[in-house]
Amino acid sequence: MYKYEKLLQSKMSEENFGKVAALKNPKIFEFIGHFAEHCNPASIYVCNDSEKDVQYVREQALAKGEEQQLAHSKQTIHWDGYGDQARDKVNTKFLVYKENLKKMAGLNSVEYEEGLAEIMQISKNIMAGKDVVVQFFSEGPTESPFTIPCIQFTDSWYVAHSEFILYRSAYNHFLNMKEEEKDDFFRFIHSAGELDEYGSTVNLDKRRIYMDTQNNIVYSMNNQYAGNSIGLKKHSMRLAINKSGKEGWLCEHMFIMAAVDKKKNRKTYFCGAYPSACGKTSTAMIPGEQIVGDDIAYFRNLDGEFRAVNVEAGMFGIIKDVNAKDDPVIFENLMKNQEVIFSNVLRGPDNKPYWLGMGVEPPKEGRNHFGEWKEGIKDAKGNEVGVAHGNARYTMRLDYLDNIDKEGFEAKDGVKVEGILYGGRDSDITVPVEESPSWRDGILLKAATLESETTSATLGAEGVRKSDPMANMDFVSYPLGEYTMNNIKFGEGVKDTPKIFSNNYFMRGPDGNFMTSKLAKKVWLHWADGRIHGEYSAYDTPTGKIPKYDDLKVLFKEHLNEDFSKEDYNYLFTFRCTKWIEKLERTKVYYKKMDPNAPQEIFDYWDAAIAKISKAKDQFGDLILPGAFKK
Ligand code: OXD
Ligand code: MN
Repeated sequence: MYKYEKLLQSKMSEENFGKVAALKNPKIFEFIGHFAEHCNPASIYVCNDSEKDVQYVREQALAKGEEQQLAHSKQTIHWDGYGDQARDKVNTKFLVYKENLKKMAGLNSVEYEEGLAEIMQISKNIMAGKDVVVQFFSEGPTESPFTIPCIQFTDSWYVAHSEFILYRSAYNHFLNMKEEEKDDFFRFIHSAGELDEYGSTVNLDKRRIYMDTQNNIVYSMNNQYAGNSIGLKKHSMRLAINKSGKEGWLCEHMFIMAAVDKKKNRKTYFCGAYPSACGKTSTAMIPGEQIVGDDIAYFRNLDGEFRAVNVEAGMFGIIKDVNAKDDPVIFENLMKNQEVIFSNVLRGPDNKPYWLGMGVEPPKEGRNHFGEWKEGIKDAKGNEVGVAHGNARYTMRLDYLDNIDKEGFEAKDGVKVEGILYGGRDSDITVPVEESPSWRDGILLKAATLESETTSATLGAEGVRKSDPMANMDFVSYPLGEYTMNNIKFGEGVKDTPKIFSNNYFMRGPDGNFMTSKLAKKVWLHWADGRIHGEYSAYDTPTGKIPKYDDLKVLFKEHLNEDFSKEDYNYLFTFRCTKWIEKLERTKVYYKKMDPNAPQEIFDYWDAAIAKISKAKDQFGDLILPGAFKK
């Protein structure tokens, strides 16, 4: 007899109890039983991989009022609380054993016993009277070298519904687990807490997300916004980053895509990391290319090859500015009668969804993340409430997209990655595309130095640069220096190490306007693709290698039918010495702050890079035109 058997039998139907019992795993009984006792739900539904259970979850999300049906019968809408519209960075903390607290100083942490006591107190009886659900998933393809089995225990049927869209159901994987693997899974316990009449969380002051990377469990209480509630997305990512650090693989905040060269009958896989609002999804969705994943990738060395999988099976995408012109593939999918959850957008009187930048005139009233909404309405702080929230989302299966690379998406051993892109946002430092001379240089000069610049659309001063190494700083779950060194080690440990490139789509010209159109990213991508296949020669700069004008001219014509001027080329690809030195100095300060014990060799590397750039400045001037610099 397993621990908690009696208790679970009292809260589950015979059929549901049978599903748990069939797994013959005492660790699963312990996890579900412990929280069944502590959070005290009225009943527990257990899902396997059947369509019947997926359908049951969909129905419950509607029946419980967490979602409402839209005009298209397969589409639903959900609202998070007005104060629960984005990831809560303040109340998301690592539970850290006393002896490790110093090491984790740069990361938002709470002492283990203290944090655990707080979260257990908040979660005591939090599910009283509620029907809750348990699901089994896999991060990455099931039964593959990448698989991380996960269990989600939640009282939110919206969360459960979202997870069935976003992840691969893996009850069968759990069924087939070997004896010695039975404790090796991630555990997520979530409660939306008390709900209002729209099915949104009420007690946001008690919102907490505490992550225990030592025991692979995340506690998430009093929230619904998917970035806060969904175990398998950003919580699992933090557990996976920690686990990968111990085991010698990588979990990165990256898309996976294939650059397609039809003429050469060639497909080249790229991964890319970009801080938010720096072009990540639009790069993954460049027209004419193929997508494997848009947010999180696992990298493993399989027989010496650098292989990657998409951890997820769906997209939780920002809907703002998705319209027929800028994002035709996604827009078209959102207009079809197929399963989509819209969150924090307006439901118009016609029972259709409306959002910011949709390219359609929205109605003047309806229901949105604020409540009953009318044009011009103000919130308690006196701020006008828009049609939808700027971080409103759509939740959709990835395989709806006709630009999906099915083969890569389904491959159990992932795809072989040949190029990595790191894209930042700055108006006046880095060139649109630059190749790194080596993997190590790429990690330290392209990945670690990633920054994004605040725009007029964000609060606070414009043009302030925020460091975001590997675009992963919200999720890195062990000291930054160690994480950086593990990145270096991983890439150096494979046979055909991918080439690393930097991107910047946001260079502004002397008139303050962007220098390139949104589509130019296709050209930078195909130049990188060509470099991987030995097709173009390049100019050296103090930080890497840049394209030659004649090659870009042809690429602009071929891909965009645009004439690219030499003048624009010279402006875009000028190497800016002082600005680069300042960028490296900012990176040093950031690393020291985030990880006071980061290895000295990283700082020595940046000092050497600064010395090299200073020497170039003395020799060639502060602004070095492409081709002028000689090593
Ligand atoms: C994020 C996301 O916040 O992918 O990074 O939603
Ligand atoms: Mn993300």
